[in-house]
Amino acid sequence: MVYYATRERRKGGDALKKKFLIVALLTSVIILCFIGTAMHAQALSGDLNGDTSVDIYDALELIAVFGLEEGQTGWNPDADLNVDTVIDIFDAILLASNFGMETV
Ligand SMILES: [Ca+2]
Ligand SMILES: [Ca+2]
Repeated sequence: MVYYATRERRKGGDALKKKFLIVALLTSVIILCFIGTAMHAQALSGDLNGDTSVDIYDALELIAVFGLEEGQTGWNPDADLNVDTVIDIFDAILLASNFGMETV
């Protein structure tokens, strides 16, 4: 009888562990969804004018400051997409890689 009661208690404990694991898993999924949404809501790299899309107007802004280095007149830190203190072809490539994309 004692053995049976212990076994039943263990079964209950196992069921509780399973429920705990399921709740922990679901909580993790929900947290990851929130993190993913937050990351997606971040500014889109290449959206220099902040209108939530990367398009020709952003490319024109980058062209306007192309070749400038940090500290020079006209420097636009937003156009330095790879943050290497110069606005060059690598920033243009980053903008081009997101060209046509929009944030939701
Ligand atoms: Ca834009
Ligand atoms: Ca750069």
